[in-house]
This record gives sequence, C-alpha cells and structure tokens, in this order.
Amino acid sequence: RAVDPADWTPWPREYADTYRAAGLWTGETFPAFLRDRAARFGERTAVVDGDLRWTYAELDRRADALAAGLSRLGVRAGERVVVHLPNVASLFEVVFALFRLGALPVYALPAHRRSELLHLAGTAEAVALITTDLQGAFDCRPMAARVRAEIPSLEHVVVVGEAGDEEGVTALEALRAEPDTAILAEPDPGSVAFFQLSGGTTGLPKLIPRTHDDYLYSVRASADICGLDTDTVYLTALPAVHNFPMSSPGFLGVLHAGGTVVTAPDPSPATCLPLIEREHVTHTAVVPPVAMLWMDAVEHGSQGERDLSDLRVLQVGGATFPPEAARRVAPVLGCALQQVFGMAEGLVNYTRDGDPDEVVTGTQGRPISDHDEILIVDDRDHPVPDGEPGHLLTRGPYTIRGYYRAPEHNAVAFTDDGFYRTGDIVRRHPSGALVVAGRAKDQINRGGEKIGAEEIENHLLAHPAVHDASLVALPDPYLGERTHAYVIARGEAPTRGELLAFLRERGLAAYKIPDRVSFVDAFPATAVGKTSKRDLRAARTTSGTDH
Ligand code: J2J
Repeated sequence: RAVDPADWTPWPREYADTYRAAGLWTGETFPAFLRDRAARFGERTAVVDGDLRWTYAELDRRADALAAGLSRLGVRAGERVVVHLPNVASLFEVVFALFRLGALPVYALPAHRRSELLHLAGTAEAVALITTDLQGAFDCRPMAARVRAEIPSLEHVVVVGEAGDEEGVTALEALRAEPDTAILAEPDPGSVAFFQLSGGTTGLPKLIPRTHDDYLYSVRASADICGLDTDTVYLTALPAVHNFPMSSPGFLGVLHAGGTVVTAPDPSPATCLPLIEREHVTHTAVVPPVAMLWMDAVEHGSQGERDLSDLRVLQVGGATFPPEAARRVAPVLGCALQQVFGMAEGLVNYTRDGDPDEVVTGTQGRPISDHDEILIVDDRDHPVPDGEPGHLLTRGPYTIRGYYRAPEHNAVAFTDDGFYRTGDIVRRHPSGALVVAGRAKDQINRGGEKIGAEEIENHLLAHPAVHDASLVALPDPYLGERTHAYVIARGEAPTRGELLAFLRERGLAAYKIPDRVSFVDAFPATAVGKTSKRDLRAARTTSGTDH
C-alpha cells in the first residue's frame, strides 16, 4: 500500500547530493517540523480561526491525538488520504496528524466535487477522504459517501463537523485518541510527503509528488525571501491547500518562522478587510481578481473605514496581474506589492523587497534559488536571444522530475535531461526577472483557477448529443480569462442549459463549468487537421450561435 518507487521520479543521485551538500536539503521532515516549532514557539499563537486560537503547543498536541485516532481507524504509514477541506483550523491538525502517521495527504481544492475527488482518490488509491459537513448550502457528506462507494481502496470518510447519517462517515471530533508514540513515523526526508494537483493540460490533472526535502527547502527559502518572523501575521485568503498559500511562503512559511496564521473562509473584501484590521495581519496572498476587488472596496469605502496599516505585503500571483492594477496596490492599500509566479510542480519566482518599482509592477520576479536552472527556448528547444519570449523550462532543488503514475505524460512534460516544460511563455526583463508573456499549454487560467481544456472537452463529449467540443479562453477584464465551449451537435443541439446541467450532474467543480457555450457546424482546422484553437478564439464573435 506504500508509494511504489516505480510510480514517481526521484532526483538523480548527483543532483540530490548537490542539493544536500549545498545545505538546501537538510533532512527536515514534516512530522519533525511541527515538533521542532512547537518546542521553539510553544505558547505563541499558531492558528486563528474566528474566535478559536491555537498555540504551537496545542497544534502539536492535537496532531498527536488525531494521529492516534486515524491510526485506530486503520490509516497506516505510506497510505494516501484525500484532504478536501476549506480554510478551517482543523485543516492544520489534519495535515500534521497525517504527517505524524507517515500517511500522505492528497490535496483537493475545496471547490472540487465528485468528479475531481474520484480522480484523486482513484489515482492515489487513497484509503480515506477527509472533508467537511457543509460548504455553505452544499452537503459534502453524500458526495463523499458516493466517492467511497465507487473507489475500492477508499475505506473511510472523515468529516469536520457533524457526521450526519451517511454510512461509513466518521466525525473528526469522535476520532481523537490518547497520543501514542508507537505510531509516530520517521519518514525518509527524500520520500514523497504529499501530493498536489496540477492545473491540467491533457487528459485529467496529474498528481504532483513532493518530498519532505524539496518542499521544506522551498518553504524555508520563501520565508527568508519574504522576511517572515515571529511577528508575522498571515491571512490565508485563498484556499490554504493551494500551493501558493501553502508554501510561497504560505502557512507553512509562517509556521516555520513562528508567526501566526489567520484563516479567512473566503477571499471577499467583506470577509478579509475586517480580518486584516482585527488580527493585525501583516502579509497575505491573493490572485489578481481578488487584489482588484480589495482595491475597489478600499477606494469606494464599501467595507467602511478599515485600518489596514499593519498590512505590509500583498502578494499577488497565480495569473497575470496587469501592470496598471499592480501600480495601484501601494497607493490604494498602503502596503508593498510582491508578485509571485509559481507552480505546484515547483519553481517559484518572487519580486523582492528593494526591487525598483518597475520590476515590482512590471515583472513576475526571479527564482527562489541560485540552484534553479532556467531555460527560455524556441519550439525546438534552442535558447532564444536574451529578452525574447520563449518556452520556460526549469530544473532545480524543488521542481519535480515527473508526475505520479503518468509515464506517457512525463515523456512530453519533461525533457530528457529532466527539465520541466512549464507551458509558460516568458521573457527575461533587463533586471533579470521573468515576465510571463503567454502560455503554450492547453489550459485556461480563470483568475488563477486552472482548467485543463481536454478535461472539460471530454466531459462535454460524454453528452450523447455532442459530436465534438473545444474549450478556449475568452478574455475577461476581471478574471483575465473565462471559458468558452464550442460545440458541434450530433443531430438536434441540446440547449445550453441542458448541457451545463449535464456537466454539473457529472460532479465538476463550479469554476470548470463553461462561462459561454456556442454551437457551431465545424471547427476551423489546422493544416494537420487538428482543431485550431487559435482560429476558434479569433472566430469568437464572428460566427456561431452564442448563448
Ligand atoms: C502569470 N501566470 C502565473 C503569475 C502562476 C505561487 C504562486 C502561484 C502558483 C500557481 C503557485 C503567475 N503570472 N504571477 O503554485 O507556489 C500560472 C502559470 C503557471 C501556473 C501554475 C505558487 N503565477 N501563473 O499559480 O500550479 O501558467 O500554481 O505555470 O496553480 O499558473 O499554476 P499553479
């Protein structure tokens, strides 16, 4: 049941040796991480969730008690557990409890639904799914029970909140048990610690295996770059399980430095601006549309007069932040902007404190590490002239060498010498920083939420009245991009409403439901006979029946 070494790609020996010798990979592991920080920062506040406040010592105790409970339930070292939790304090105890046991979290986004959970649990052969009772009006329990019924390996569903009366669902609260040192794992720091989910391009999103060594290096280095310390108060405005708020420097960077993590249930200005004021938040991370909403709210005073004077840094990343918007951050919010260009596969770039304004507002920063190798190449993998746009390839101490159980995809997503093909088109700014100039992957970036076109096209193709489907990006002033589905009907076309209801019924995350649907007779074709998405985008407004 443990992670099979054949299912993932470790770094070649000589690279691992180099990263260790350079002091980047220190051998620190996740279970030891929390133990150590609890010893150093014991009575400091680690987590704030509404009125609830946990010290580092308390988080540590809770992780032990929950690890004991999960062990009693039957979860073992090496097994995978899908974590489907919103920003609640329990997320942190759950994650560290799993680490204590040596079990591997598989992070689902809170917005994910049956379709994504089935894929994650199935690919990881997870033994448990940990979710919440309700997400607003949506009851996660029947969905979780259904996933459990469909995935043979999935034995347990654990719920933060009320268990309800679905069979096989256990309340997290009922699990806590007497801590038991016999169950504590001491994982190999070079082994896989957890899985993140890729944005997806072809097929279904891939699982990203991250090790203790590589991830904790990126966390420590990020916390350093961002100047975190025990006075840092960090607001998790985005879903905390996303790589950005988890590690860039994210809640892990804050726990590394002895600061305080404040959870926000959602990123709206109505939720976050009062929290920033009340909890004296110093740092937070958002995607571009959220930054724009916050700036608009402050300019229009829609959340009243909020004292945001403790806020020192607003990190913006996940999607292109237009320079005009970037220039408004400091004057409107009274804090510094930091642009962050990262990916769950590894490489993270930051603009730095002290960078000239034009670098902070006009670039996406430079890599964390001197050991991050960056290539900017043409379609034949030859380096482009300096300053010209090209494909970004990268290799380094915290960038994966392969996705989990995806040999065919790995053959195209990585070069023979282990560079990851990010699918991003970048150019180098004279300062040395990278500027994201476009994208060469079949993915839509909807305000930071990534949508693999093929995944949605396949769902559309499952409809009996759909002959063919193609999903392309539709420019949007607020989200950057929205999704536009072009559909060729088989026989009588379904209505747009029917088609979208069909997708919802298939259990897709709401952000993946196409924003716009057009029925067309044919797709423009490229010379090789494949659908030309470029032409589809150009034809956007000139043909077809829009709905
Ligand atoms: C343009 N595109 C960006 C940016 C990511 C920190 C920050 C973000 C992510 C993330 C992350 C961008 N400008 N500033 O994991 O640790 C697009 C690129 C990239 C893809 C990765 C982190 N920042 N992007 O967004 O895995 O296309 O990670 O390849 O979700 O988002 O998406 P994801």
